[in-house]
Parts: sequence; structure tokens; C-alpha cells
Amino acid sequence: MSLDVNKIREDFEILSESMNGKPLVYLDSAATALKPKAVLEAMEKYHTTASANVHRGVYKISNEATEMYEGARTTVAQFINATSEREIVFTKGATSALNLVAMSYGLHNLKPGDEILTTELEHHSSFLPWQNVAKVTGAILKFIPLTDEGRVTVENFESVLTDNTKVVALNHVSNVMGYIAPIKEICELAHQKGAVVVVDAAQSAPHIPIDVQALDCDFLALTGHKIYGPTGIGVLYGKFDLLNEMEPIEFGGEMIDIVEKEASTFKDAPFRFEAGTPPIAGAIGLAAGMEYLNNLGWDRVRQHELELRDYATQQMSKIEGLKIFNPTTDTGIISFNVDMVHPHDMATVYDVNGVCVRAGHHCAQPLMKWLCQPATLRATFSIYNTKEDVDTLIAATLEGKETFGDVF
Ligand code: C6P
Repeated sequence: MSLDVNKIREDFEILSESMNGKPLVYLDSAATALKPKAVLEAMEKYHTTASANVHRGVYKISNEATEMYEGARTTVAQFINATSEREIVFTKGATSALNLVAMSYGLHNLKPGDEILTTELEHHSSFLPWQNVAKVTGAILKFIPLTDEGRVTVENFESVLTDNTKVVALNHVSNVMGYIAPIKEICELAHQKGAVVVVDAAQSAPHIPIDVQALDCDFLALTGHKIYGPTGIGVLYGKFDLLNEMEPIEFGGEMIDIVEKEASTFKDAPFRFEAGTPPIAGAIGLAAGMEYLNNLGWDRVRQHELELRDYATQQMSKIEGLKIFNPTTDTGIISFNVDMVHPHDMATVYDVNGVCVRAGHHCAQPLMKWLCQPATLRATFSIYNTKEDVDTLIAATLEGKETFGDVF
């Protein structure tokens, strides 16, 4: 059975809005996903029935808030098949999760000559923290060569893996190319050399089921607002023994064991990494987003998004001068440009037609350099999109091409 998209669309109130007088066509879920009613209701429930701080109060609604917050941790652990809730750290987003690993694990464990393997496909949030670790520690940043298509392969990974490799940092799905990296095989090979693997799952978690035990990755980051949850919440998964050995990078309330004037001790993971009042409503909203997605059924979600990908790539290939940079994308992410038209010019035409797509470098400048493009357009297809959305995109593309394409 396929997804009941009409029913899904009713859960996203914003889809009945218009933009510039045109029905809203939202093709920018890779930037942030829209939020279903279930997420808004879960957050409202917390704010209206148990709006207290967690882990602190000894009164009823504080206990209820703690139960909701820790319940959200359980939902996240199940969503990615972690062995326990103790492996789930709530953060502000994927960016802060990835920075946490680099600043805590990276800065304390790497030394001059150690090697960090990464790729030119990375979002800046997966790349810059390790560039900084390399600068501070004297470790060497090396790039896994990409295939002509722009993919990471096991063979290319093996070609740069050495006895000095200590960290491998790469995305599960590229936010520009939409390719799925062979994480499981990479983890297996990296572990043979004693290296840890840090996976940026910001773009995979909303679209393919994640099983951290099957992947056997050491760390994995995701961000709530792309999984139909709110902004300001993310997750760092880490194998417990690794996490629990790591130093906190933020210090403050609730992460401590004993504080004395001379020195202090800290709680076990994950709490040692959650200083201060945590994003309680955010965690509850994220859990609701994950439950919403689970209830749709992963096979159906995947089938729907791939059908839209196929339809969109077919229709786009008919437009002369339109170049798709990732025609074999594994997900609903399509990056493209139209000959002689700057992506920002094209984006203005989409805007007046009610179509939301992203134009720019997508926080992936090394990849733009690899593609020899200053910027691209990117359309992303998700659970609430339809073939009619693709048709509107195509019509607006033709209009943009006509408006800007013949000025040369
Ligand atoms: N990519 C995009 O339009 P935050 O901002 O912390 O929620 O997520 C950062 C991030 C990390 N990794 C990948 C692969 C990502 O795609 C993103 C966010 C958005 O592609 C906004 S730049």
C-alpha cells in the first residue's frame, strides 16, 4: 500500500497556506521539514500541563516533565536502535552534536601525525569541527577520493585508510548529492585500524531507517527539525563506553556529581553533556516527529520519496539546458542548475510561483568547488509532496529559463 498523501497533507496546516498568492509548494525539506499537528500538540501538552524544569523539582508536574523528557530519550534510542538511553545525548542540533565529538573526543585523543579521514561531500558542520581539531592537535586531515559521480566507495575509502587513521568523519547522506554512503563497510574497515567513525545522519534519519548497532558506528548525529520536529533540538548518539570516557565541553547546572572549590566530578553520560536546562519541549517534539514517521511505515515513506525522485528527474531531463548534478541520487534530493541562469535568479521565479527550493552553496563549499559551481538549486521531496508539486516546479523552471535564459 502506498502513502495516503492527501491525509498526510491535512496534518501539515501550513500546506493550505499560499505564498505570493500561489498555493505553497514546499520542496525544501532538506533545509527543514514542515511540522505535523502531532508535533505541535505534543509540545503544547508539555507547555500547558507540565511546564516545569526536569530532574530538579520534587513536585508532581516536575516529575511529569522529567518523565516526558526521558520518555523522549527512549523514543530516540528506539528510533536508531541504540542499546540504551544512556547513549543518547540531547543537543541543539546536528551541528552541536558533531562539534561535541570533535571538541571532546577529537581534541583529547588526537596528536600530531594522526589522520582524520573525511570527504568533500561534507556539510560544513561535519567538516569544520575536524579541520579545527587538525589545526589544534597537529593531526592531518585527509580526503577520501570521490568517484566521477561524486560518491564515496569502500575501495576509495580503503585507498586512504592507514595505521595512522584515528577518526573517520562523514555523512550518511549528502545534503547536496543525496547519495547514501557505505557506512557499515567503512566502520568495519576503520575498526580494524582502531579508528572511530563519526556519522552525520542529518539527511538520512528522516528518510531511511537508522540502526546504529547494524552500522556499528561509534558516533552519529541527527537534527530534530529535519525529522518533522522543532528547531533547537538534536541528538548525539555515542557508544556508551566511548561517551562515558569523554570530557564535558560545557559546564553548569545538573551535569555535576560533586562540586568543590578545588575540583569537581561529573555525572555519567549522557547527563555530563547536558549542562543547564535542556531543550525539554524540543526533545518532546522530536520524539513526536519520530513517532509520526514510524507510524507511516518506512517502506511506504521510501517508496513515495523515490517515486517523486524518479518522476522529477524524468521531467527535468526533458528541459534543455537543465543539468542535474546527481542524476543517480539515492534519495529525494536533486541538485541542478539551468544553463546561463544564476541559481538565485531562478529562485526568485520559484518564489513568485509559490515554490520553495534552496539556492546557494548549501553549506558545502568544498563540494561546490568539486562540482565547479559557485552555487546550485536544490529541490527535495518528502512525505507530503505530490506529482503536482513536481509539475509546478517544472512550469516555474520553464518560466525562469525563458525570463533569464535568453539574455546572453
Ligand atoms: N543542512 C541544508 O539545507 P543543523 O543546522 O545543526 O540542524 O544541521 C546541520 C547539518 C549537518 N549535516 C548535514 C548533512 C546537513 O544537511 C545539515 C543541515 C541544511 O542542507 C541547512 S544548511
